[in-house]
Amino acid sequence: MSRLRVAIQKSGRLSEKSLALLQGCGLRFARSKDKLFWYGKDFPVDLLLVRDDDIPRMIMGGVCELGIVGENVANEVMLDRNGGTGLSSLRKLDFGHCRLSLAVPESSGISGAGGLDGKRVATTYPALTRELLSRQGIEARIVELAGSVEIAPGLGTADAIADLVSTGTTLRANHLKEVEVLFESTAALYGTGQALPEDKQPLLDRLLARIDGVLQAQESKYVMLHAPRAALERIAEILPGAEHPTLMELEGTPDRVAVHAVCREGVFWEHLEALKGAGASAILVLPVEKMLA
Ligand code: PRT
Ligand code: ZN
Repeated sequence: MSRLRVAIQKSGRLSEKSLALLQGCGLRFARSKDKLFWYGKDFPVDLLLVRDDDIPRMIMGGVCELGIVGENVANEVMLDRNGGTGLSSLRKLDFGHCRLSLAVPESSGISGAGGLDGKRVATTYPALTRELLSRQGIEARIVELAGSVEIAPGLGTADAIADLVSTGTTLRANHLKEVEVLFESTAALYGTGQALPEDKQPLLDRLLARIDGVLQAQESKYVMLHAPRAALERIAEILPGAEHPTLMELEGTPDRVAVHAVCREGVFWEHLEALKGAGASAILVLPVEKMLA
């Protein structure tokens, strides 16, 4: 029977959430001792646990059909490979958020990409940085480093850096200031972008439907409340991302009804307060575990 292979990061920032997403799709794995290959037990999808940088090339080279990796890494490889046929983003995922930013020494007068023409920019993302700068008409001298980019300006080997930032702590610790965001990145699910062989495509479609279900469920909440009939229109407006709420009669109180709705956007305290203000009572917000449209 045919099987699919999915590559995820072995250990690092994306590992846990990548695995959790697949487990949320009902996938269970027999973990092998060397931990590089996990056999899918009740769904024919196996895992490859590798360095994140290897994932795009593994998909392009046909080692696996799918992989979860940062858009920063995937885009770097695609640009490096002149468009990188055989790699295409299938789903954006809500983790691994970071930004590729330009930073300069606190004392530098450079205030953005505009000041970088002819200047040295150190980065581990040379193709992506060059492309993003040249889109703004800036031709900088790219200094490619394998890591520890943040120390380059202090060592005098670069005037600026283009590096990943999430909290900004690393920049501050190295007396650097962020002057421009070049690229916003999240983790994403990548595939080849081409139809798979006949025996594998239905499997991929099934897995994608489950992934969509998990992604939608993560964002969704099930809201139940009681409301005066007269306020139903107003209440439907307040419920974030709700389609067609279900209405139920409340025994003995003809002017009040129970409303049940799936909200596909975050439900915050502000929404509950607004619902109460519109006359709702007995408001309950429940998590949604699985969804299949
Ligand atoms: O071993 P392997 O090659 O698999 O792992 P890795 O060390 O290359 O990757 P890892 O686990 O550090 O990052 C994997 C992916 O997580 C990246 O490719 C990004 O898509 C995403 N990501 C999200 C980040 C960050 N946030 C992040 N903050 N990757 C790196 N960083 C770095 C940042 O550059 C800085 O040096 O973390 C440091 C701390 O950031 P601050 O701003 O919070 O100080
Ligand atoms: Zn890496």
